[in-house]
Amino acid sequence: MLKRKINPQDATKIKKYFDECKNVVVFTHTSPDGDAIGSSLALKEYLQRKGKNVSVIVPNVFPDFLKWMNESDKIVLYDRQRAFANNLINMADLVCCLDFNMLSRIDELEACVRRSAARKILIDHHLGPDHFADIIISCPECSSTCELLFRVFEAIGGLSNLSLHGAEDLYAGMCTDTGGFTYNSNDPDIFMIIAELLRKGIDKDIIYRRLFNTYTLDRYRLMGYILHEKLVQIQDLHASYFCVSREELKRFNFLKGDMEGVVNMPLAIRGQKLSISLREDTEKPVVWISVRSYDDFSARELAERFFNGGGHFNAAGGHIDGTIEEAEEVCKKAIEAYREQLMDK
Ligand SMILES: [Mn+2]
Repeated sequence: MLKRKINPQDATKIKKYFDECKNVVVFTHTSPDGDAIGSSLALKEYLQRKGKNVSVIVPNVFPDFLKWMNESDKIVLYDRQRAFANNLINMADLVCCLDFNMLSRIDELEACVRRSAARKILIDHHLGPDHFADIIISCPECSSTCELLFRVFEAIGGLSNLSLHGAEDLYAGMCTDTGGFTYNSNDPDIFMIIAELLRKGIDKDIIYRRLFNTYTLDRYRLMGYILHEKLVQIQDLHASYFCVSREELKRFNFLKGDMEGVVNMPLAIRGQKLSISLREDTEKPVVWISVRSYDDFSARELAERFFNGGGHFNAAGGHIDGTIEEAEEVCKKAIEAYREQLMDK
């Protein structure tokens, strides 16, 4: 029913690894997002139902809005529980790496993976995977690792072993990596998979609310302040930017994650093509920059040229070493450099 993305030899090998393992560790990337945590917990749940010992180990803390997920409280944070985690890694006979393409994405855990004699599986949807694993399931055309993991379960004949909790985890990852199915989600297969997850009993409306309607009042007021006081719109270029200083962030009791997604908001202005966010670091002399664009305007190219960054075509980021005022000057130049391309639209 779904288009085939996993070749039968890989599926056979994964099934064998899943059948033969006893102690499994699942790793995902630094600053884990919904797709990282969702895919990791879904795989944990799946293998536990097959009687395996499974631990999810992540490099550092993950956001609160993912803490409703079953067994999220059992996730091991490597930066806080190093000895405990090392012991689990030493015992493992199977290592599964989810939602990252290069070992540098898991920081200090890289050395653990390299050292481990266990069998290794990589399942991911980013371009250009490192070849450190025995089995590499890399599918950049998949919207999320959760989507890809569903395909793996299907390919190994394992869907009957997918529980309600597992289905919730997968849905959460698919939903967060596509902005609630508003981008990167035109493949009809995605909706076939969702239909299957609904049949498992998930409540997608409640999951959406748990993932997206979780702002603190401070964060909501910060967003309002930025839109009202800080947004600079360059009318004839369908472009905008805003700068937020350290002092302003402190005024709104800024917490990590509070600026997440704010850069997307100006794209809701009719005809808008480009939005840039500049946020001063609360400690270091660095300004963090996010760039979002629509259609054929490349956010990535702009981020590469002006902000020492990179990313996806329409969603990119970077940084400037310096003050927020200096970064603003670079930003103005960057927008002007694309005047012709922006004006045409
Ligand atoms: Mn992902």
